[in-house]
Amino acid sequence: MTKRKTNPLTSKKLTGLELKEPSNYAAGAYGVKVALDHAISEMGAVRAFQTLAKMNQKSGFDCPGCAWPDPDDKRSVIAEYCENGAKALAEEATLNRVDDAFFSKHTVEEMSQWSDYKIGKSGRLTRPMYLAADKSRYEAISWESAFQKIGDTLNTLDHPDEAVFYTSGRSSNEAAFLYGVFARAFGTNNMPDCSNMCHESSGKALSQTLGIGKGSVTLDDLHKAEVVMVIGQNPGTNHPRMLTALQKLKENGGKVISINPLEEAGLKRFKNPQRVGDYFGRGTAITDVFLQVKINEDVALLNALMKGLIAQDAESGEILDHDFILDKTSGYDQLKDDLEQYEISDLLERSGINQSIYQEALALLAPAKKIIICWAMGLTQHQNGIDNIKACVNLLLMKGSIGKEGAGTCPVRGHSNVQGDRTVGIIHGTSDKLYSSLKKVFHFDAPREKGLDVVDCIQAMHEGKAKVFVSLGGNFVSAASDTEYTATALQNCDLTVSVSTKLNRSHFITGRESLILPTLGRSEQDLKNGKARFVSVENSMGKVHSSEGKLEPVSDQLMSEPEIIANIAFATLGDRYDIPWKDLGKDYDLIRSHIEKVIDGFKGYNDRVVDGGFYLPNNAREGDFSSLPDGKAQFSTCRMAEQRLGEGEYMLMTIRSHDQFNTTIYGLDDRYRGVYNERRVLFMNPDDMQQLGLKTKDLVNLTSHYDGIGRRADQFHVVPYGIPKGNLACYFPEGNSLVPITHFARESQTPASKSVVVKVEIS
Ligand SMILES: Nc1nc2c(c(=O)[nH]1)N[C@H]1C(S)=C(S)[C@@H](COP(=O)(O)OP(=O)(O)OC[C@H]3O[C@@H](n4cnc5c(=O)[nH]c(N)nc54)[C@H](O)[C@@H]3O)O[C@H]1N2
Ligand SMILES: Nc1nc2c(c(=O)[nH]1)N[C@H]1C(S)=C(S)[C@@H](COP(=O)(O)OP(=O)(O)OC[C@H]3O[C@@H](n4cnc5c(=O)[nH]c(N)nc54)[C@H](O)[C@@H]3O)O[C@H]1N2
Ligand SMILES: [Mo]
Repeated sequence: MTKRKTNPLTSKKLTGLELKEPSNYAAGAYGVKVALDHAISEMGAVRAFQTLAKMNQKSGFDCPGCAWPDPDDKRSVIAEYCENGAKALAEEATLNRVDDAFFSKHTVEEMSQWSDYKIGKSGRLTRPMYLAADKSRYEAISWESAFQKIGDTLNTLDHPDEAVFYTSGRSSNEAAFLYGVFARAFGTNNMPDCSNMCHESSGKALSQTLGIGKGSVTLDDLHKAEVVMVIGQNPGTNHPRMLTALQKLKENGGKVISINPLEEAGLKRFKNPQRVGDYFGRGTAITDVFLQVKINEDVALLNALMKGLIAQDAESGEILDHDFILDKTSGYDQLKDDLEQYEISDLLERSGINQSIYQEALALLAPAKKIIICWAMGLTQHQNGIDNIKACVNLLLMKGSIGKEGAGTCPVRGHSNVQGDRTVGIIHGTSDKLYSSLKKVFHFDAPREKGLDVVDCIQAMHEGKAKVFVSLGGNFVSAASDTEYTATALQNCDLTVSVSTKLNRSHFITGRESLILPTLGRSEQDLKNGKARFVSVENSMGKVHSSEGKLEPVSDQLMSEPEIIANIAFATLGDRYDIPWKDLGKDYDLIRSHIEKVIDGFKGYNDRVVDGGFYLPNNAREGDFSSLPDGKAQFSTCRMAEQRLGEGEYMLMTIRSHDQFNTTIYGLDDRYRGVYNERRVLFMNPDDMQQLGLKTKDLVNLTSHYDGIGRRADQFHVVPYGIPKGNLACYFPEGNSLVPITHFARESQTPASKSVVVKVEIS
C-alpha cells in the first residue's frame, strides 16, 4: 500500500447553506440565462456561442451530458441543447488548465483535501503525468514512456486476470470497441463499467423478459403514447430535453403519471426555453397524477395498480389485452396467482399512497392501450432493482403495450454513450457470439470465464488478487460505493492508470504508481495529419450517429482515446496477434469496418453513420420475442423490498443535485429544490425532524450498520422537505461512504445506493 495519506472522502467543509421555496416549474428563460452565464464564465463569450450552436446538430458533436436522443429530422435552429448540456460542455471546454506548474505546486495529499468542486474547477489536463511510488507530486512523462510503463507492468503480471479495465460511459464506440478487443486479446474479461452501477438492473431484467437489454421506444413513440409513467427519474435535472418530448405528448392529449418520493419540479411544469410563448406564459403542466411512493415500495405500488386493472377487467373484459397475452407472452397465470396473495389496501399502505390518488392513476391506465414506462436510478439502485423493472414490464405486457407505436419500455440512460459502449463489447464477459466473431476477425481466443464487474473488482483489488487498474474515463473512487473500502482497494494496486479529460479525486487515490493520460473531449477537433476525424455514439433509443468536435484542443499534447488505447495495446501485445493496433488508432474508418464485422447491426457503418445515423435492430420494438423461452415475452413474479426499518432507522436515497454531472460538481446549488450554496444537506420530512427535535439547518451525522461494520458520513444540514416519513435524501457522492460494498441488487450487483438504512446523530 502507498504511504501517501490521501483523503478519499468528499470535503466536510460547509459552504454556507441558503434556502428558498422549491421551484414549481423547470427550465424557462432563467434556465437559459443560467446556462449561458455558466458557459460564458468558463469558456468566454465567443467560444461559448460558437460551440453551443454546434451541439447536437447533425454536422456537430454529441452533447457530452446525458444520452437523451435528438429529433430524427427537424432540429431547433437555435440549438438542441439544455441548461445542463450547456454546463457539461462548459465543464469540458473550460479555459482553465492543469499544467506542470500546477502539479509541481500541489502535492497529491494536499489536493485530496480539496472539495470535488474545487478539484473540477482546476481545469483541463494538458499532458501525461506520472506519480512515482515514493513521490508526493505528479511529474511530466512522455507518451512513449507512459505506454511502455503500462505495457511492462501488464506483462509482468502472473495472469491477465490481475488487470482490470474499467470504462465510464462517455467514450466513443470506436474507443470502446478497441478497448474491448485489447482486454480480451490480453486475456481477461475484467471489464467493469459504469453501467454496473447504473442501468445493469434494467439490462438484466429486460433481456430476461423481452429479449433485449435496451429500451423499445423511439422519441416519436413518446409523442404518441396515451399514458407515460415516469418512475424513479428526475428529468428536469438529468434529462432536461425529455421535458420537450413530454410537452409534445401533453399537447397531443397524452397523460403523465409520476411515481417518486419527491415531487420534482421538472415533473410539475415545463417552460420550454426554445419557445418564446413559454417565456411569459405558465408553460405546460406535465404530471397529471403524482404518486408519492415511499423509497423502494414501487413493486408494491405497481402490484396494486395491476391488481386494480385485473379486477376491472374481470368485469368488462376490456381492460387487458387478452389476445396479446395469449399470443405473445408466457407466465401470466403465475403472475395472477402471485398477486392474489396481496390485498390492495396493504400494498397501498406499504407504498404510502392513498386510495383516491390510486384510483386517479388507475382511471388513466385502465382505458389506455398505448403506455410507455420511463425510469432511471430510482428503480435500478435497490436490492430488488431487477424486480422493480420486471414489475414495469408486467404492467406493459398485460396492457399489450410492447412492440407497437406509442408504447413500450424506456430506461433513460445516463452517460451519453453508455449504451453504445455496451453494444460494441464493454461487458465483463464474452458471449458465444462475440467469442466466435473475435476469433474469425482477429484470430485469437477470447477468455471464456466471466470477468469482474465493479463490485467484484473492488473486492479483488482489496484482496490483492487484482493489481493493475486502468480507467477509460470516470472517477472510480467517488462513483463506487463504500468509499473507504474502495480507496483501500485502489491503493493496494501496483499501478493505476486514468485516461481523463479533467482532474478528479481518483487521481489522488492511486496504486503504488499512477499515470494520468489526458485525452480529447467530445467538443474538440480530432485532427490527424491535418484531416479531421469523427467518432460515433449510440443514444438512449438505439440510434448510432457521428460526433465531430469543433473546438481547438486545450493542449497540443492531448491524444484521442482510440489512439491511447491502440498505443497501450501495442506496448503490451506488440504484434502477438497481427492486429494492426497503430493503424486502428489512426484510422477510425478502419475501426468501424472491424466493428461492422464483429457486432451485429452495423452493416455499412461508415456510410450510414454520417448525416443523422441509423437505428440498431430492436426485437422488442418489432414485437419479436423469438429468442425467449417458448418464443414469448415473459411475465415475472417480483419481490418487494425486504429491508424493514428498526427503531431510529431511516431509508436514505443518494441522488443528484441540479448542479452536478455524477461526480463532477458544476456548482453548489440545487435550484429546483430550493437549496443554494451547499451540498452537505439532508432532506427530511418535517414530522421526522420534529420527532428528533431538529430545526432547519441543524447539523447531523449519518451512520449505517451492515455486516457488523459501522460506516459514516458527517456534517449535513437538515432541510425540511416534502419527502415521505421515514425517508431521507442526500447527494451522491457525499453519501457513498454509507453504502456497503455488500449491499447491491440481486443478479445485477448494482450498488443499492437508493436504499441505505441509516441512523441520524446530532452533530
Ligand atoms: N445534469 C445531469 N444529468 C445527468 C447526470 C447528472 O449527474 N447530471 N447523470 C447521468 C447519469 S449517469 C444517469 S444514470 C442519469 C440519472 O438520472 P436519475 O435517475 O434521474 O438521477 P438521480 O438523481 O439518481 O434520481 C433518481 C430519481 O429517483 C427518485 N427515487 C429514488 N429512490 C426511489 C424509489 O425507490 N422509487 C422511486 N419511484 N423513485 C425513487 C429520486 O427522488 C430522483 O427523483 O442521469 C444522467 N444525466
Ligand atoms: N451513491 C451513488 N453512487 C452512484 C450513483 C448514485 O446515484 N448514487 N450513480 C452511479 C451511476 S448511475 C454512474 S453512471 C456512476 C458514474 O461513474 P463514472 O462514470 O466513473 O463517474 P463520472 O463522474 O461520470 O466521471 C467523471 C470523470 O470522467 C472524466 N471524463 C469526462 N469526459 C471524458 C471523456 O470524454 N473521456 C475520458 N476519458 N474521460 C472523461 C473526467 O476526468 C471526469 O472527472 O456513478 C454511480 N455512483
Ligand atoms: Mo449512470
